[in-house]
Amino acid sequence: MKRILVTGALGQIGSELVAKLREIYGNDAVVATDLRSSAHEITRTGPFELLDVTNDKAMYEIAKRYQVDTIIHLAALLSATAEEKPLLAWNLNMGGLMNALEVARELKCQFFTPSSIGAFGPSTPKDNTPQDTIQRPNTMYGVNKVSGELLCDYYFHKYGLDTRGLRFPGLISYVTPPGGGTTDYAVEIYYAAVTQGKYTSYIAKGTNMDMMYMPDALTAIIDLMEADSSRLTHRNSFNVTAMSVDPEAIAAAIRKEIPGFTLDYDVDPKRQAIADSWPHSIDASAAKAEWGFRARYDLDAMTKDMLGHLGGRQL
Ligand code: NAD
Ligand code: AKB
Repeated sequence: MKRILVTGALGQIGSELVAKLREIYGNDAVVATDLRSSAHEITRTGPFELLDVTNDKAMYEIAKRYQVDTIIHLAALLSATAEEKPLLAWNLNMGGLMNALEVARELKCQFFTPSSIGAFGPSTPKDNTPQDTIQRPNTMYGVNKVSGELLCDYYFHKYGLDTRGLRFPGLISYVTPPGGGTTDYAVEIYYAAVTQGKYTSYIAKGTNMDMMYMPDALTAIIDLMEADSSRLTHRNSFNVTAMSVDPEAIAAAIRKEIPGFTLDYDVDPKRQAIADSWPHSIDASAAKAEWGFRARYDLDAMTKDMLGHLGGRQL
């Protein structure tokens, strides 16, 4: 039976991933941890522990106590916040990852951590960005993500640790709001559509970035972790994506459901600069070939589902 430790579990991904993992593997099999507590149901439906991932001893103690065999390491600062606080980002994103890898090595755990489209930079080919290509990002987040990919591959080659990762695009969801990313506009726009019927975008018209709906992201994590190791040529990390969109494309999809929706712009130069350094669209063919990645939601299907969930509840 699997026993999984999740760090940063109260964030946008973790809060939904823990619930899904508990559905599959059982409530007691998934130990959710975060720096902070909250009233979220994952703190009640199974084990929950306070854990600062920069504290290596505390991480080892919790992992050992629950006898985990899998670590899913999510705690990190996202791109926009990391650019505001680069030193904190380095210490958390790299220090936390190193601690998690060391615990995984000592306890012989399978290991997953997400990378990002932020691992690419201005000199990366922008369209249909290949799996293996130039990675010279000019953001602290990107530097952390490339270093993290290399570090995870190093642990695989040096110690035989079963490390796996995904380069996520912007993830869109309705359960927990995103925390300090460049692609957050693509979530905010749906909340604003439902509450105000209009949105002011900090990302400029014509800025295409990859996006994916959270249910597809969760399935991708689970499928990659379950994939036969012998089929994996790549490990850290696989390009995955469902769509390449700009604010206008999302607005057009929203208007199919909310005809009066309006979009205007007040571009934030800092987040725009980050977005401009990222690909327009990435190629996920390695993920498809090596472990059968498939995204079920395109822009219209995701928009219908997002608005259905947000419209039907108190915001
Ligand atoms: P998030 O910001 O929503 O959540 C991060 C969580 O980490 C928060 O609950 C926070 O309390 C916790 N945390 C912060 N500092 C901590 C510490 N010192 N110790 C323990 N926990 C701490 O992030 P997310 O969107 O869920 O992202 C998770 C991972 O996925 C990150 O590595 C991120 O880079 C990556 N990723 C996310 C996206 C996305 O669109 N959400 C896209 C690509 C990659
Ligand atoms: C961010 O914008 O920082 C994240 C990501 C794509 O890594 N959503």
